[in-house]
Amino acid sequence: MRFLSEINSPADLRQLKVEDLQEVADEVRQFIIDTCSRIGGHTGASLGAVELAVAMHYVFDTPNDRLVWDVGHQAYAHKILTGRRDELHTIKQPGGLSGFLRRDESEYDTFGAGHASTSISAALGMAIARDRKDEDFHVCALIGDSSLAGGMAMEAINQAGHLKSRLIVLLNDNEMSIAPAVGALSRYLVRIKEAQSYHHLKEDIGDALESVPGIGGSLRRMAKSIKDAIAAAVLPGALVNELGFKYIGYVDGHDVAQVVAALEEAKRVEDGPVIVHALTTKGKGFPNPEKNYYAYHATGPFDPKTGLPYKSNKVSPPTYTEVFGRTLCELMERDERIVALTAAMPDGTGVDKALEKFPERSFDVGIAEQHAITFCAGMACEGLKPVAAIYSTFLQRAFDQVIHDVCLQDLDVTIAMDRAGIVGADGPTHHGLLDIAYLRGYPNIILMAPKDEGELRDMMLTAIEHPGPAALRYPRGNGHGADISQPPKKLELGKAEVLKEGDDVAILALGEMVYPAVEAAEQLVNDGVDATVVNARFVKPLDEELITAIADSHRLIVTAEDAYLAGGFGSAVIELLEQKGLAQKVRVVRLGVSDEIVPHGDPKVLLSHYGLSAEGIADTVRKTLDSMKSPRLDSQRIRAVK
Ligand SMILES: Cc1ncc(C[n+]2csc(CCOP(=O)(O)OP(=O)(O)O)c2C)c(N)n1
Repeated sequence: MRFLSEINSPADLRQLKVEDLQEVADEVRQFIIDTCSRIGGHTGASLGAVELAVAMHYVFDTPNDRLVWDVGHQAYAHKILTGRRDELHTIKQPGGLSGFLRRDESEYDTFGAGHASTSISAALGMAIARDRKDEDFHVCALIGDSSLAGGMAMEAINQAGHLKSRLIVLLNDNEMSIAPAVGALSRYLVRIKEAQSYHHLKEDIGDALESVPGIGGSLRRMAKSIKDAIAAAVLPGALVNELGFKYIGYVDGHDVAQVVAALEEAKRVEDGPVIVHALTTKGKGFPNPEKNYYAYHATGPFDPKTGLPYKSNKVSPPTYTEVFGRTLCELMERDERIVALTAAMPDGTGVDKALEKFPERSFDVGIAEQHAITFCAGMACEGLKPVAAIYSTFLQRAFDQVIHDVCLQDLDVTIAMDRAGIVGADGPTHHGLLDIAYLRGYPNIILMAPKDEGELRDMMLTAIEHPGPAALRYPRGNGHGADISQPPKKLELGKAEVLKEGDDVAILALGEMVYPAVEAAEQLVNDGVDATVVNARFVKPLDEELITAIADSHRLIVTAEDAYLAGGFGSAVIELLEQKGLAQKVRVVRLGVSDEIVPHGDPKVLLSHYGLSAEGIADTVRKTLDSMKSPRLDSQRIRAVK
């Protein structure tokens, strides 16, 4: 590495000549390939943005000038150039660098990211703050073509064009989301590219006409008005003129000098926002000649020579996502009213199977979770049965759409929340810990969590056949090896499953916590503790009859959920007991995630930290039962406080 080993901050980069930057980019690219081949990561996305990162840190006086990255998954080169090169091998590893951006990780990460389409709003906010404070720095948002189509980005563009504040948007256009980019905006960007070729052709024709002796000038003028009319139809008129942005581009986003020149030009625009359109290739330089975008947007470890993933010989049960995808197709086969939806995560949610098999009934709406839900609501009004598969964390975007458009109108929409719970390496921006709290508090919706992949199938059928809103949450990763060969069965609404009956304690477990609860009960036998274990199945409606009976017959209830405790399943149980006048009768201990930001890391380790493992549950039961044996100390404590 001729340059990279000496670049410890962007200031070092800025010492170099423009001619050297391409070599810097090559070194950065190789560094990413070497690192990601060992530990995996957002390899393809980051490889596509290497030259953009080099050019931005060269042109802008970072961190004084503010770079705002959208999502941040593609920012590995940015991390390398901003003093984190030697830590890159820890990215997404427990205790290591975040896979996205965090303000507390580096002063160069001006805005935390992980969810898409936020960059232009945040950058505009910074630009307006700068203007108000009479300061002078540049703000540049880097956003991908797919994130640009997200609602928030569009809203920000709308306001930016109106405010006319100085702002630069660098568009990283690779025609890809995780899957190929979808939608009219993506077609519009293609038209811009085509229009550029037309623009050059137009100039060529103009020059040719002008060269006609004698009448060349008037011929050119006549032709000009006709050509301009055609050009207006294809050139990026909407963005430039109507929305108040200036447009620079397009440029080859892998030619650092070109990007540098375009950004320098953008810096000179003083009277409003400007968009620099860079064309890039996702996975540029990835050592696999086969185009396999799904595989290299993000990868596991791979062979740096062939690009092929290292195969593990371990045979694992299918993932929840796979079972979901397969079951969805089965159910769509049976019922023509079912339609499938994903918001830019076809393979991540398993909806890719439905998109292949039922293309006319399956939709990838792009990064547009809010639209997805209201789109479903509209279809449900007309008698279709939409199933929207959205990661729990991304559904947060569509909270009001779920409430106002689906639940309030009691519409028949099924929401399948993949990646519920602690997701692992993606960390705080991606954990799905809030869905119970945000869905439980509003009428009409039913909310379920399967104990395994077999029950996932049953819950899918139950949700789809339920005539109103229904949501189910299930985790990232492999199932438990449950039988999935039988056709799915419809479950009785609000009916929990008693897995074991005992006298000393009742463990009410939700979803992924059921297997550990069963194991905890087995461990407790050795301590002479006889536990009831319940697979709650429903958070809403709760099995009121069963929980009331349990409260009557047990002195301790332990609830377990892989979600935030506040407003969660355990809270629902306590509320029920209070309502039934049983709150004083039984002690309730809730296990779940406490009120704090959960870092990235191994899900098992993180869950254990909150007592959400067989050992943790057993331990809580033991300790609580012990404490219940000891004499009451309350009055002594009060005296001590006095
Ligand atoms: C709100 C939200 N929905 C979905 C995602 C998942 N996601 C992460 S990156 C990505 C694709 C982004 O595509 P683009 O903006 O074009 O950037 P590229 O990866 O192509 O560089 C998606 C859908 C997300 N991060 N946030």
